[in-house]
Amino acid sequence: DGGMRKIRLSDVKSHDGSSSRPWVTRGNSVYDITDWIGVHPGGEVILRAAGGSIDVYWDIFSIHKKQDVYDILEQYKIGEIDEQDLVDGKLPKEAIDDPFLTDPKRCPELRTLTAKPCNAETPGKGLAEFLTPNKMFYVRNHMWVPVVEEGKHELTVELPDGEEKSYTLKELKERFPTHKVTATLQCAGNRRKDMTDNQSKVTNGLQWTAGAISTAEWEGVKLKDVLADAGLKPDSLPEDAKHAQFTGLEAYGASIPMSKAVDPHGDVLLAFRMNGEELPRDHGYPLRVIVPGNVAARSVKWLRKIVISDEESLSQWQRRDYKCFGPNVSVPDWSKAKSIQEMPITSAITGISNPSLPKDSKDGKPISVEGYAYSGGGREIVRVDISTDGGKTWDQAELVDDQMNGAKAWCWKRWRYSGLKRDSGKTSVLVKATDEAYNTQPESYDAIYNPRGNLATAWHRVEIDSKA
Ligand code: MTE
Ligand code: MO
Repeated sequence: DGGMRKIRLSDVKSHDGSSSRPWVTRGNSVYDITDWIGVHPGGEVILRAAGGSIDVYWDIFSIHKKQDVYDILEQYKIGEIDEQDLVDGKLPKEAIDDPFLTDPKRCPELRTLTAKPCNAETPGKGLAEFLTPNKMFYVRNHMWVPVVEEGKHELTVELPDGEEKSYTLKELKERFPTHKVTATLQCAGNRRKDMTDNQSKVTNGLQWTAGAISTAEWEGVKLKDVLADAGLKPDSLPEDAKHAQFTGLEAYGASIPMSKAVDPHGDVLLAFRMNGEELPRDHGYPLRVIVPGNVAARSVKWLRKIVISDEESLSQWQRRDYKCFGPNVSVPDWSKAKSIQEMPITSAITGISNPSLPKDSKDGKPISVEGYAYSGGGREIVRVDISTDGGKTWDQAELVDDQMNGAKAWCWKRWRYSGLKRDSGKTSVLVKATDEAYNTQPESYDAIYNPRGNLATAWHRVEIDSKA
């Protein structure tokens, strides 16, 4: 469009998130988004892109890559970048903001799946400990890590009647009793790679092995106490108080049912400490929700707002991603499936050693196996079965008696097994666990395959060779 206004990059830069008329670029076009902010479904997070290019953000929030969203933006177009500022007809690299530049440094021992955003799993060494060291706790970020000054952070609680109450961190810490809860967080996609490897069909999503799970002792105030202070009394909840929706500073959001939010034995925390240290930035500094027993996707980090509503969070992570379907469903009807909340039972082998003792006898060869087992909803692990001959014979592993805080068994149980491997040559070691409700794991992925690769909980199977 030759008649379009030509705009210098320096001009765009000055229309950043703090300006009264924020601008963004998409490609070489410039948009004044002032009037969009109020009606933008993701809220003010769009200001993160102001003063620069929106393309990198739309790569992250891929939900925007549709014609109707492009059409909305087109209404706000005010001009084109001046040719003087273009290199080979495009915006120069330096002009495109990298939202991940301010992410924290990470422990090199984490197994990184993607760097931007950071998705990294706990290495075997970290899985061997009951409390995962903070630096080895798996990281699942959908976006960048927000930069927060602790003194400036505020949490807002909105009730069904629209009334709002805000709390600084200092107020939360001073006004409510502090509690410690030991809880495992597990991503819905933990062991997804195992599902992929054992099916002829692909699964979409990060190909986690068995390390998208970790355990910590979380310290914070109880959500139910804060809600009561904000005006929600558990014994007289209004009709429309059905879900507690949580929003993070970078626009991630999720919700949990009210019954869990106010359950006196539910232990839902607004946490500011982790394993005795200040909450690390990757894990939600300065404040995150911990929903023990539920899928970790509900434990919203960098918590900025709680809304009590008659419906679930509108976010794609509540309405779409974290749901599960039957093995035949390739095009899911998202509205029909229930969002994942409490996790099903799972277990995994995290280490196998064959001490090569001279004792190898005709009875077999010594073998030691260790790992974890976990079930959602606070259901305790009561038994772990092991086979070292591909499932022909079974034995029970010894459960480690780790000490935890909390009203229920919110954390994994470590287990150990030492026995004799009777088969010579190749076979596999298998593990399956049972919880206090006598729930156990499915033998294979055949009946639980889903294209999203969620809830990959089949018996964990590791191939071994007796010569090893
Ligand atoms: N909260 C925010 N604000 N942003 C996120 O990307 N990821 C969720 C949840 N809370 C996420 C979030 C998901 S899917 C998981 S599995 C856990 O955080 C991971 O928590 P961790 O990174 O502390 O292990
Ligand atoms: Mo997750």
